[in-house]
Amino acid sequence: MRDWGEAVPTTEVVKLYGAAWSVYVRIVRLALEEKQVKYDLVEVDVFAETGVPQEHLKRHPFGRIPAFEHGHFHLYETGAIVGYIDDAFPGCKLQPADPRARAKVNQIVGILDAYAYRTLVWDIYVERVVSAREGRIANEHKIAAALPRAAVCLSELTRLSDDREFLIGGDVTFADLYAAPMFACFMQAPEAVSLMEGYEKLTRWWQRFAARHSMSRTAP
Ligand SMILES: N[C@@H](CCC(=O)N[C@@H](CS)C(=O)NCC(=O)O)C(=O)O
Repeated sequence: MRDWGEAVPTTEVVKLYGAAWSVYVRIVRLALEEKQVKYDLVEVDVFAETGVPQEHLKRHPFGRIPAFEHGHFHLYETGAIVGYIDDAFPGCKLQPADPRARAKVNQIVGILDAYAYRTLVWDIYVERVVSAREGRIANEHKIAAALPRAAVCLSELTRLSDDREFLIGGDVTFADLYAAPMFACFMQAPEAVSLMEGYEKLTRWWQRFAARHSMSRTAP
């Protein structure tokens, strides 16, 4: 058992349990890639017909992905994992030191977590793009109901971001790491075209961020 305050042994093996298609797994992978931390992605199928694998429920009692291991240190919940990665490993800092910039990053993460994920990913992307891929009929009612919520998400992200290189400031932050995997899904839906109209700042951010090495290395 480590004493708190002892340096974290960064050489221990990092394992990420999840699936490449998962938005939340990709957030953690982006953090690892941006910090240049080596890791193994261990595939877990939480939608298996037989249910969430028992060994995964030991790692994550709520049956979600990702779960994370660094040596004998275990975590789940994406916010806790990316915070640990940022604090424990050397390299670029993924959270601004300035209190107001940091608060805005946290606000954007909160919006993405609480409102945008369900709306942009499940209600629009999964319903429109994944359902067609799987030969299901889209639930038009669900999509229509999501559009005004999506508009609020996009307008708030635009208002809060500051048109520099990244969503907040001149360096990659958690705000970008959370937003990018959600945008990677949402932008595939035809609905994104009209919803993004007038949000040039956000469109420019997406074009820049989508071209990053970390994004191509984590593409599902
Ligand atoms: N609060 C969790 C959310 C993780 C989450 O929802 N992951 C999705 C995949 S992107 C999942 O495990 N879905 C399985 C399910 O809903 O049963 C976190 O921050 O890690």
